[in-house]
Amino acid sequence: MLWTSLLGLLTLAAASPLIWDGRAPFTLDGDDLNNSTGPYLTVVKGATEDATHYTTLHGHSLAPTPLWNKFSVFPSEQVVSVSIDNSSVFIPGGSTPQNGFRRTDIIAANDGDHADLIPLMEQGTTVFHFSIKKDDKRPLNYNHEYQIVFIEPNDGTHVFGIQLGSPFTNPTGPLPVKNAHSFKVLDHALNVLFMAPFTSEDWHNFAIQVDWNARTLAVFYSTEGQLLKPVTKVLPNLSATAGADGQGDFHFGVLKLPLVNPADTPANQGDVVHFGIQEGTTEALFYSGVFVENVTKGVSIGNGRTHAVIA
Ligand SMILES: *[C@@H]1O[C@H](CO)[C@@H](O)[C@H](O)[C@H]1NC(C)=O
Ligand SMILES: *[C@@H]1O[C@H](CO)[C@@H](O)[C@H](O)[C@H]1NC(C)=O
Ligand SMILES: *[C@@H]1O[C@H](CO)[C@@H](O)[C@H](O)[C@H]1NC(C)=O
Ligand SMILES: *[C@@H]1O[C@H](CO)[C@@H](O)[C@H](O)[C@H]1NC(C)=O
Ligand SMILES: CC(=O)N[C@H]1CO[C@H](CO)[C@@H](O)[C@@H]1O
Repeated sequence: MLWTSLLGLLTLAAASPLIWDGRAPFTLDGDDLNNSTGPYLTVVKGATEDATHYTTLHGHSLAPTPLWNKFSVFPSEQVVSVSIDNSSVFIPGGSTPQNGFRRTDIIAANDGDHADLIPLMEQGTTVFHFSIKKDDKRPLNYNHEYQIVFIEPNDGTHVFGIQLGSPFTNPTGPLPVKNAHSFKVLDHALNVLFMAPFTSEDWHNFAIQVDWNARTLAVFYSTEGQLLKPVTKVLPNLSATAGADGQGDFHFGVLKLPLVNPADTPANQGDVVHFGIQEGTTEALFYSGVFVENVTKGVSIGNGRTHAVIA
């Protein structure tokens, strides 16, 4: 027993260094959310309500992913839920309201400072970890497209992205599309790299390996407490911009695109940011296990173990 636990400690000590840890400690509270103190910048949300209206810390009432919380009686983090409702209209920098979207994004930061974190998270080869679970009381509407995790440089593209639902099309096709209920891991050019059904009751664990120099992606995935497994090989992502211009904020949350409103002008029908149909429903996702690691000692896959970088 002693030896196995010592071995466990040794393996843990050998894990790759974390660059940013977004696993909400139990000390994190609503004041921190309201003020963007701690790991979350909470400014991308509806303009009328405070952050605690859209983002909830669940304390000990919900179990986070067992992947990083093996002994569920002593979890090391609390679940955070991210929700949207009809008030979730973001007004970027006081400019035009994004009436087409409903969105709440949490952005990786240290006490509100996201700018200094970006170059640290996005150099060499780094891995973006996150675990997602359904909130069955506040379900998504799979007729819509959702962008739920992504890295967004200033040009508004995504280095990689996680999509749910039916991709927005103009005109609207038959809904929901096949696979609307599956997670899709997208590359910068919106190719689907990996798909997994979004089953209820399970935590879905992802790790996206990004080589910022070679501009490649690779994906690890598992459910619940199972070790992460590589589910793709290394894939080129060369449409992503090289260097500082290709870096951006790491977002997770719920961003819901509209459906085309036939009453809008043809030009406005394609303007998903500002126009379109939203039902105004309250919808949410649960997150835990969000962190970014440097791969100096491999990719953490759970149980204190690491896997070699996918090469
Ligand atoms: C967050 O701010 C709102 C508005 O000021 C307030 O109602 C709410 O209680 C705050 N949350 C906490 C935990 O203080
Ligand atoms: C943090 O937010 C709370 C409301 O939730 C507010 O009362 C408090 O003054 C804020 N603290 C700082 C340092 O801004
Ligand atoms: C990540 O590891 C590389 C190689 O050891 C190192 O050069 C780099 O500074 C590390 N990044 C951070 C943010 O610690
Ligand atoms: C949602 O809000 C918009 C204004 O942003 C309003 O026009 C619409 O009627 C609201 N929908 C519902 C269902 O409340
Ligand atoms: C999976 C894959 O190969 N994705 C894309 C990465 O970027 C290049 C260059 O733009 C595309 O051609 C690939 O399709």
